[in-house]
Amino acid sequence: MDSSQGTWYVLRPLLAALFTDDAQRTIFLTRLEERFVSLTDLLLGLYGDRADFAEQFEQILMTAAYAFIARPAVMHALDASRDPRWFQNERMVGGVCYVDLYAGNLKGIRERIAYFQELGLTYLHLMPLFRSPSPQNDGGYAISSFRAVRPQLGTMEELTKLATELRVHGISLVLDMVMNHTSDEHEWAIHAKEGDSDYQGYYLMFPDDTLPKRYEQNLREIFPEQAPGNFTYVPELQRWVWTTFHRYQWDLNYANPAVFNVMLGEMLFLANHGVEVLRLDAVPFLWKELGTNCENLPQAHALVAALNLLIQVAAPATIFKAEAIVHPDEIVKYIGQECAISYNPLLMVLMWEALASGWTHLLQHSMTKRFNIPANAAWVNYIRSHDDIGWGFANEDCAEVGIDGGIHRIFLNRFYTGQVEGSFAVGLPFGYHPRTGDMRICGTTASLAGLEQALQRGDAYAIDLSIRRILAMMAVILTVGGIPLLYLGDEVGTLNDYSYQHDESKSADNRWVHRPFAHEQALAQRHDPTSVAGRIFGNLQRMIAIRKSYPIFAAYNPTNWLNSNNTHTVLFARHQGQQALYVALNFSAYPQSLDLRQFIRSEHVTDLLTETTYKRDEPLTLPPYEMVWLHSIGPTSES
Ligand code: OTU
Repeated sequence: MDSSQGTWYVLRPLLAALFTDDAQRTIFLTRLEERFVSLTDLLLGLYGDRADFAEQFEQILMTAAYAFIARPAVMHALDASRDPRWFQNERMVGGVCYVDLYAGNLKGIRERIAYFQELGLTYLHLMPLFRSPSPQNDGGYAISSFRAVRPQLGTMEELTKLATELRVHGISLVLDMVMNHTSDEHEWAIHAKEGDSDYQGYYLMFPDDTLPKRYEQNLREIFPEQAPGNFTYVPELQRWVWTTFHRYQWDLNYANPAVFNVMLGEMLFLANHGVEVLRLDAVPFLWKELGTNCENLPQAHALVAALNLLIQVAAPATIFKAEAIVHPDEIVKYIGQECAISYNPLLMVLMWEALASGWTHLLQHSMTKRFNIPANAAWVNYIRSHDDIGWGFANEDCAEVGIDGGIHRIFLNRFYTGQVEGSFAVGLPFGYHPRTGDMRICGTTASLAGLEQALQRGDAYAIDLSIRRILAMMAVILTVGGIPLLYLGDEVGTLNDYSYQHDESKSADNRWVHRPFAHEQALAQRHDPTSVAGRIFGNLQRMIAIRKSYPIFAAYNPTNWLNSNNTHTVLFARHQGQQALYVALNFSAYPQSLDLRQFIRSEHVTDLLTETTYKRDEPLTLPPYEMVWLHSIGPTSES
């Protein structure tokens, strides 16, 4: 008998005694037993050297059991009935928005459900909506309570009702689990400031700056302009506190099992209130170790894996989404065992890279090399988010196709801030770091894709090109394997909004330029195919409808990135049994031709977008930024 078996015989009766319902007891204990050895190993690895390990372990399991018992019947029913591949379905289409900017408050979001359905959404990520400090709160990412909605937006009760209503309409609610830090106004931080040593142990505090300085030698600065350094001196405490992001965002100390336990409780609280996807914010930063860069450490992985096992026991309808905007080799390590889904920042940045350069070889190469992830997981493919664009492609991939990654980033930054002759983009520099020269980019999809400049010039051809660029990127995320995620506002071509410069709570952070208010006028034009908004919306809506009617687009069907022998086009295939679907897009401003014989074996293929039939042995010419979604039934040639 190994030690985890021994522990199971001790803990099992303790847990069993918590239940009054026999069926529920059996479900909980069965799920836990299946995962018990793995869970024990992970927690031993994290906390096994502590004298109180057994007690802490018991506490953690109690938290899971109590949350399971408190879970509403509808959520238990969802746990039981849910197809384990639900998030991989071709019908999945995501949207993300700020509650206040897009709809005023939670009531406004409810009123927009019909609109979300019109667009075809089945996944709605509401940006952080919990209590947070004012005026500055990092767009809600400084959380003062994981259990109270910001009063201007609504109440917890409304949020719970909204989750149910969304679910009834086929939409899963996605919320952030900002697990790396709390605001300095969270009650834990307040108790810590008042001198409570238990709560002080929730954070990482130092009596002087000796250790912080040593850590600092290996740490990145995430916001070098607004929030330089990773530590903040807190006068009330007369101590230095670890603050990776802003001075008011205190990093939690996961080396303390009490923090693990309490955060598990917060996660399960959200899951019990109807949240189906938890977006794990800033997950690379969870564990710190002197002499390392304190990102992506093995313990951070163990933490997420352990939490995921506990979620699978107590609330399995809920899945984790990784937000790890790091080197692509590191991102994939969070996918599968730890998180069912993950942002795909590499595809995102490489689409912008390809549009700027007009060349697709880096995109094709990196995707061919890196797109495949475990079959039980899915990418979340997106074009823009609420954050800046950082050029997180791999220098190795660049070198393999003859590009100098460092120089290429300088070009891209110059291109997207309009400093390159002929650039179509209107973007702002973000996070310039004088020591490293690093820089990232802010701006909306439409402004970065050329619409802002084209409208300003009143240049009809340029307007047309910019719309095609937007649609080309939308087409990629809708057809490649994974969940497409639309940054709402993009569906009607929302431009940069410079009004943040006059708002003291926002002016220091130019990410607000691409977090605009809902553009009511554009939304009202969405059915007018002669308007810019209507062209984008109408085409997007049609592409979504096509995606949803072909199961080949489901995330569990493989994606094969192919060599088109044309370095200005993107080409990949989707497969399901004998069916294949080839998506080819021209990412340049000039017509490009493709030789279908290179990858298609059947005599004819049909473009799902136009219903045009193409012969295999006739050359196909794609106008600037145009695309085809070629469907063929029968044996395929590429492997
Ligand atoms: C996230 O982003 C959020 O998306 C940001 O909006 C927050 O400001 C931040 O966390 C703090 O909560 O650095 O530039 O590897 O890159 O977590 C954005 C992950 C960020 C980090 C990411 C972070």
